[in-house]
Amino acid sequence: MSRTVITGGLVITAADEIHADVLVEDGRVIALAAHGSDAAAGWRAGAAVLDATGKYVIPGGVDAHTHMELPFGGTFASDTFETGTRAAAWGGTTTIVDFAVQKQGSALREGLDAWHAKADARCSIDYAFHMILSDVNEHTLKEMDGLVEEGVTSFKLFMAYPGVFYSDDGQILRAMQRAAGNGGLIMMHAENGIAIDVLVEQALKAGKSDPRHHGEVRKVLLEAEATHRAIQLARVAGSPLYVVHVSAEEAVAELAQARDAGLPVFGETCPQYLFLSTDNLAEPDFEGAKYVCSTPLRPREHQAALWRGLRTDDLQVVSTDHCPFCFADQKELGRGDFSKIPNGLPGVENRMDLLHQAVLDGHLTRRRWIDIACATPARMFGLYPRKGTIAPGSDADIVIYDPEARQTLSAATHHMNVDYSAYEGKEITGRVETVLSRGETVLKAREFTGHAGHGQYIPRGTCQFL
Ligand code: DUC
Ligand code: ZN
Ligand code: ZN
Repeated sequence: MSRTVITGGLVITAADEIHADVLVEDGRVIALAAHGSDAAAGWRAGAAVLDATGKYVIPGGVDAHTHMELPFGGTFASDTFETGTRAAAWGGTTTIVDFAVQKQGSALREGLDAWHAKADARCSIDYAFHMILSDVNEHTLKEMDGLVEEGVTSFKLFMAYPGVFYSDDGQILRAMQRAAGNGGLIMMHAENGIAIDVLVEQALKAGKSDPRHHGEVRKVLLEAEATHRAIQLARVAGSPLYVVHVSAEEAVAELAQARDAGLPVFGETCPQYLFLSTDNLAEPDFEGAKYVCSTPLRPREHQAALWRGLRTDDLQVVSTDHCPFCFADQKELGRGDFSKIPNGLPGVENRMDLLHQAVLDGHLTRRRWIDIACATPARMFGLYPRKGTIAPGSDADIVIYDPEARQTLSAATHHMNVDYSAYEGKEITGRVETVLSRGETVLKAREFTGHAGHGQYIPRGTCQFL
């Protein structure tokens, strides 16, 4: 039996802040007891003791939106499951939910098998999958039922990217109807891709080829319109809906209105929309390409609505949409034509720290930090209370977090396999010190002690908000 005791820290969950020692045995949390109590003192014999005095003891992060090795625009996202999950661990994330991709003309099963082949035996933290549907047809609709049964309980559809991932309204409605019957959760990329493609063509014809035009053609109104349409289609189908990477104030308003009406509609945003803006997309010398993702970065005025949405629970989750492409040889594919810049930003390593900074900046409380980054994504995607909290019976996925350490985010020191940081030079307070994944120390006092293959595939339950 392996036994670890984490002593002296402030345990923060979405529900509580308590000064307690934590007993871990055989990969699970066994008990919490007040510092200095007889119970806590009795745990130390034969145990590995991790001193967390002056530190936070928080659940490992659950990043419900990553794209390791995603094929996109003629290239692949530059983090493999090995490099990406190692970087996640460095950043205090202990579970990722990545998107397996169905290729057009192929079965869902084929896509899922391909994702297992990439991920299995390579991850240093636990992982699960959503499924991207790029070809909704009679066969794939039937396959959805089997996937839900085996633990792939959420399906991403795209209203954007015609000819690649795009589904039309009829396909979306059918997938939603299927999900309404089998317990699956539809995740929506809500942007009107048909209209965007017209604007892309017109912009390029007018000689507007720089990265900043990526943001200009992918209009706020086309995110809001698609969000509204997705909500109405979900209502018609009687299905729940989770809108991914919400970036625009007007899209938040659509979600808020739906939630006020009592609909099972949920929203996620990402650190890039909270901390970056179209100012970054406009950086000269093609540097703006580093910030090309979809939905796009918005003018910074939108950020207040996103923070407010996170506080009022109109938005429930912050995930990264981690999808890195190197500046030198991948973003470069779109020099002279912004529509060919691979879409995506790195961030899996930065999310927990950036959100802690948001606590210091007064945007969030400490418990809300843990709620949107750990507990709610775990509940949303059927992983709670195994993941997302520190409670008896939970997996011992635990981070010892130093709330006072200062650090400067930089590609020179990060562990993601990408040649730039979207937050280069940003000074923040707070840093991950030690990380346990199912009781095993994968990061110890900022030394990586994990290994590829420790991470287990986790079949998920259905959404726990329904
Ligand atoms: N958006 C991105 O920025 N990258 C990958 C896919 C997506 O929807
Ligand atoms: Zn998307
Ligand atoms: Zn994504």
